[in-house]
Amino acid sequence: MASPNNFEVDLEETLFGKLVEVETPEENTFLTNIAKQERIDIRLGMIDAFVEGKWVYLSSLKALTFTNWSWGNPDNLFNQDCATLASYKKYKWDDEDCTEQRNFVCERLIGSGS
Ligand SMILES: [Ca+2]
Ligand SMILES: [Ca+2]
Ligand SMILES: [Ca+2]
Repeated sequence: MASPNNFEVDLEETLFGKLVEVETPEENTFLTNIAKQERIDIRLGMIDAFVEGKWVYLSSLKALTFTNWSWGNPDNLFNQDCATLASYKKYKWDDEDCTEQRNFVCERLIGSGS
């Protein structure tokens, strides 16, 4: 599997990693391919738990630079604050209840000197 050079995905090793935060269309495509291959839903590191409707990256609390929401989402149904790349939404994103258990992918920078 080809991996974009600025991040690496590791399904098991979470040490020093963080929940994947989708910042670019390329990263989203990369993740979508994993979800399709494994036939899974992937929990993403983006939330609107602090301010309803204001989606931010979990690690930086900065506004999203890219989104790929499925039709009608985020709909905040029964107060959904966690984003998921959802197989049942044709691999687009759905906001879900954060207690919904999903597979997750961790990302970390590689080769960074500092
Ligand atoms: Ca990322
Ligand atoms: Ca919400
Ligand atoms: Ca939803």
